[in-house]
Amino acid sequence: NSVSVDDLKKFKDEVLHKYPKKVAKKRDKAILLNDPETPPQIQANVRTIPGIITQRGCTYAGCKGVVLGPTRDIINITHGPIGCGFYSWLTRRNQTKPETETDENFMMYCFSTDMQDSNIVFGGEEKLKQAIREAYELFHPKAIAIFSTCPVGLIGDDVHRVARHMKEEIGGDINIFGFSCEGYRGVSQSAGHHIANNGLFKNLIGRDDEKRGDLKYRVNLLGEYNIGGDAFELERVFEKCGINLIATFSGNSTIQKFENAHTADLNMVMCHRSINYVAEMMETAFGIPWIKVQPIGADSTAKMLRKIGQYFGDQELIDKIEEVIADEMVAVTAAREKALKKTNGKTAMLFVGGSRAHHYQNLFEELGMSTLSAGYEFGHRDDYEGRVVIPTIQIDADSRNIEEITVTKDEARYNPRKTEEELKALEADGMEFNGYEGLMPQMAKGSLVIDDLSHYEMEKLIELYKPDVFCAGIKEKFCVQKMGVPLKQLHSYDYGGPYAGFKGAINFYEDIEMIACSTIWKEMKAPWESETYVEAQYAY
Ligand code: CFN
Ligand code: HCA
Repeated sequence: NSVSVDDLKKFKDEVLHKYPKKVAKKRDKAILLNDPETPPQIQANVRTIPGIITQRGCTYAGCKGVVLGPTRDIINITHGPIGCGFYSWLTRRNQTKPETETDENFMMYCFSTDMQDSNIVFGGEEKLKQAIREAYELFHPKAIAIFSTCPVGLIGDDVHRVARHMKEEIGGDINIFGFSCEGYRGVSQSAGHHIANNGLFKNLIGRDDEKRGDLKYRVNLLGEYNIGGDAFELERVFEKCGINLIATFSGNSTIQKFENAHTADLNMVMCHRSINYVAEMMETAFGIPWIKVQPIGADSTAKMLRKIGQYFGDQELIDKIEEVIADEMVAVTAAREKALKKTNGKTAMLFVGGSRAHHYQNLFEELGMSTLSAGYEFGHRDDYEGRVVIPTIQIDADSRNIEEITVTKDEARYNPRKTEEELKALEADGMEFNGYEGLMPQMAKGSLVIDDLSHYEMEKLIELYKPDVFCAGIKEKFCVQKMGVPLKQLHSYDYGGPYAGFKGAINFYEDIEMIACSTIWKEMKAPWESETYVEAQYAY
């Protein structure tokens, strides 16, 4: 079932020849044959070519929809046209569960200033102030966040000034802050993640020092957004192991959890792309080390738990973790064996976001399926080429200078590949080099890696290699299915999930077996294309 290197070269030539010369030259750098040992240098995180039909979203989507969207008790006001607010209104299927009946939950509301032409001409700040007054009078929230859309930047409304003004006007200890996350600001969602991370750090993290309860093994989970209930499953697994989750950024989160997150002992980073800046800032400001985890796939969930056990080094915890893994793997193994009978040897392609195109390959591997081609929408080079995996670093907390710290040069530390000398130096510092973590080091030699896939390239991939399942988002779903190939949404999970953790793996096995092994896709041809039929004649 594998595609030969020659086949893939053919694909590249065919696609590139269709493009105008200049476009072909640019796209050439984003379409590569993989080599896991020495990953080739890929062009990533650059501007999309206009008109090419990208899968990407915007900076506003990355900030408001992705990072801040899943927090239930902040009133998130979109300053802009109503479409921006509507687009980011729970379409991601991020879930939340208030602990008591009186706990606030604003997630079912779509707050927006509904900007009109007159606001573009005369300015929208007054309308924004009025929206904040109204939201405060109706709900009395602890915090209000303002998100800028493209027109806000173009006309020059100052959301930060409005935030300060309204904080003073309302008084008390209400927290109001703005984000300059205009959609056009970056080349994709990725810039929005960065802006959101800086805002979280500046306005929320570190404000509540109280260590509640006498809890051991205090951890945060970063880059987990509770899509389809993923966070609920991971919360269940941690609780079963006796690991205490202080905060998740930001699945099923609250203001209080963010404010208290710096009391944790360890940060675990799940989606590095969207939250690495917070991990870095918390390490610098509070001395909290972070490790990379990947609880997508049952085996990688077990690996994550063992990493936590190894970090704390407590035999009681290590034993408990082994007991939980053994217990959970009974149902996982049964479900896997059942699905494997049908899925083994099938093929997949994954073109999603900035981490799932990598992480979900674990689940396909567990199903005996190979990934022919994959790529991110907005991953950076380190997400592709791999970062050094350093499992346990202990750092002393000596600085708490939260005001001053923002991460600006994210690629500096994550320089994709290290030289032999650099690796030796790391090891001399007592850090154990465990290989590289990234999409390319995990994928087979000769598989095709494509960044910011265009619609034309997608159609060609499907035509030439007919994968058994194609993974992408809502914009791609129905085009692909009309070509006779099932599409699994790895953003919203269609209507399914959770897919994280142990129970999530079982759900995924079942869902993939159902869609990739269904015979319905053979019925895609209209009857008149293959059958003889009698044509009715109109009687005149
Ligand atoms: S939940 Fe995450 S896992 S945060 Fe990110 S990079 Fe998006 S919204 Mo869509 S599904 Fe996707 Fe990732 Fe991280 Fe989601 S792969 S594109 S911005 N993403
Ligand atoms: C976003 C959110 C998105 C879109 C998914 C899709 C998500 O980028 O604004 O294209 O189907 O996960 O909901 O990535």
